[in-house]
Amino acid sequence: MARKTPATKSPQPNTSKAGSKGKRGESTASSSVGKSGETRGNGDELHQHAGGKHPVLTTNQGIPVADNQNSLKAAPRGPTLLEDFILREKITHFDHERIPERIVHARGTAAHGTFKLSKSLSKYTTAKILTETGTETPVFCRFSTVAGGAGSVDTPRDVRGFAVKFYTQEGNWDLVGNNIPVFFIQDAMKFPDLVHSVKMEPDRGYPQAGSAHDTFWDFVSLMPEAMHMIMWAMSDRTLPRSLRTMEGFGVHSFRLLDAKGKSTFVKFHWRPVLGIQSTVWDEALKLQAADNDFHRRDLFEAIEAGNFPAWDLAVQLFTEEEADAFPFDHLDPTKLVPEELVPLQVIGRMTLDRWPDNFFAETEQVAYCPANIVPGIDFSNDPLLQGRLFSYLDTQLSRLGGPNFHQIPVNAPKCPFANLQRDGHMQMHAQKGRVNYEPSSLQGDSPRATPPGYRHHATVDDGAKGRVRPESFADHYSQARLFFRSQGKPEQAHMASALVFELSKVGTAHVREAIVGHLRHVDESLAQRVADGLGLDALPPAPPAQVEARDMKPSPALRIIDRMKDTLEGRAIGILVDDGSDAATVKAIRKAAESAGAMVKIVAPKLGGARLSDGKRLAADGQLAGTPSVVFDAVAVVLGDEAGKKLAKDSAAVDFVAFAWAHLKAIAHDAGAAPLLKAGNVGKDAGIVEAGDAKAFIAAAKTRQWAREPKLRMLA
Ligand code: HDD
Repeated sequence: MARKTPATKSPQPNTSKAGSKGKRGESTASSSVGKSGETRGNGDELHQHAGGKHPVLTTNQGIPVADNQNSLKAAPRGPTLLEDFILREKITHFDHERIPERIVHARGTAAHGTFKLSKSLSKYTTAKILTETGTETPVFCRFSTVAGGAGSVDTPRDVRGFAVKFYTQEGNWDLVGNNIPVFFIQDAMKFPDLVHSVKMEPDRGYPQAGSAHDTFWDFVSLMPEAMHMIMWAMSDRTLPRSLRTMEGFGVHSFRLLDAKGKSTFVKFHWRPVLGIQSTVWDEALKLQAADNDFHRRDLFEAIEAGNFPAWDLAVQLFTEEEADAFPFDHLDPTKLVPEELVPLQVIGRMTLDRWPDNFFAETEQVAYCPANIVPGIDFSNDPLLQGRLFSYLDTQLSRLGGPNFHQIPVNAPKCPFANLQRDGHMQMHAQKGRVNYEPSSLQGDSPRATPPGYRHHATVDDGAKGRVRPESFADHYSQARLFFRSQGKPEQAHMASALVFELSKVGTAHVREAIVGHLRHVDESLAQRVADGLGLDALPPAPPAQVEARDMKPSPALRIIDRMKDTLEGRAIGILVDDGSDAATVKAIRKAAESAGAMVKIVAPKLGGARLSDGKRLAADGQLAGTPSVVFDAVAVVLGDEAGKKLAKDSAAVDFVAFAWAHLKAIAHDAGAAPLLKAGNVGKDAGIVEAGDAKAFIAAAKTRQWAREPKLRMLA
């Protein structure tokens, strides 16, 4: 029988003061129930610090709620009643808070912004977004990794999605690209196989967010068309330092159509205004431990600080006749059109200047679709693109639960839209009138098809119907070779090492060997380096090639290192201080770095900061153990004599300098920091500068010390 308990007021669960260490929650909760049995407070005491004017808490039906702490019980210690509609509604909604994550590109980060056209393409297209200069078009841009789940890390070796929704006056245009201009496969038919092979293996449920496993490389070893994209994936392109320093590509050829329907092919490119920059692999690995949200946080902080990231939109334009003369088929998505063949023309700029109000409502619910296109732009026959035109709308039906996802604010066009589609799950509009069909004569304001509207290019395609791969798609190695041979020495070494790393995670010997065989078609020296790195005694045979690789003129535009921008804008500098650090030196470095455009963070053993030589306390932005040097582009270590000796015995401090050295970063240091640098085995080169010489530090911080790398890392 239930024990009778007096119905007195008692403290609410979790009302213990913030300061009562170790006792938050458990102790008060048990005492409140155990001693007095009933709690009826409305929770006001939980909100004593909030301030502001709070609207009344209600149910979804607008019923005011007086108590958000306690369920409705039959007696103070009795069972909860089914009648408690407030509890049921709250729990039911919570139970359904998640939706299926994207099958690929699940982990993403997005922001709002605008696109402004600077050069009109009116000679080629009627699309207003590409002809009306000066118009600011709202955009929503989502960056993503491909393989990992929504909760995976930001910095695995992976391709990055680069999807832009332009809310144009003529409807939504989605340019759904990647940070790599080519793709692994030539035909959409192979996409499910590709994705299955790269995602976690179905029996063991790992690895998460990475291609370094048997199934991916097994698939690739049997799909030579992937070799070009493999070269990109194994380069530093898949290790971006920041989302703000990535290039983006529309990948496929599209068509621009003028008023007469004349077509010009176009490839779209995004060029980051901050320049392109990547990390080194060891740094990317350590970033995964240091900060799972490294890229998301970086974009958030930049936008919050008013450092709005921007990308130039550039196009490559070519005619059908020019395309016919290319030594490759531009409809094959494993091929790029070298800039040296068709130069890029910058036509406008996208600036991201507003973080979403709500991650779920916007970043999660945004639904991109390559089939969202506006008059004046059309698709090409690229068979990968053709398959994509179906897939994206289809996936949203299960991901967002029905056919009305276009009504979700982030997906809705910002221009008027009207049609006769009706009803369905989550219909948000109450369309008026009796006419929901066409033709009709009953209602003057019902929507009607009105020329010119969207017009498709009238293509003439001849040949027989069939499941075929055109012969012009058969060269799988020439552009892979072009990419590898266009790289500088450090980048080639990174690619060889990346291949060795990935293949060393592959347990099946014949798969490793098959890949090395393919590499022989790309570049014999690369194959040899990878074979050596894997410890193979002899080079495996190269598989038969449908078309032998041809040499193409190297394309310097495909590199990263040489093209890194000489700037500190968009970069982060960490200054490690402790009690006794020289205040004037810290101040001078900070000032110089900030005037050069860098974001500066003070790191100290304690978050409360340090008392510097001037007797004043300088607050820290990051605590040393949780703010390793991997999150910075360059570091300064300014320490008093005592602190220098003390920190030389602290592993977090030793790692701070050792990793800055290992990741080829500039380090400014004063005499007090010398014992720490010694403990971290920091050597001497152009990147190691006196902390007193802020100018030299700024110059060194703008780049990485590539010459240092062979001295400290065994590269394949
Ligand atoms: Fe895809 C998402 C980019 C080929 C099917 N894809 C997705 C996203 C990007 C790309 C950036 C994330 C969009 C977002 O942020 O919500 N995909 C590409 C590129 C490709 C490509 C650049 C080749 C050039 N994709 C591709 C093919 C298919 C798909 C060939 C299927 C035939 N992609 C999808 C998808 C996704 C998707 C399953 C998952 C979530 C979504 O669409 O909305 O439908």
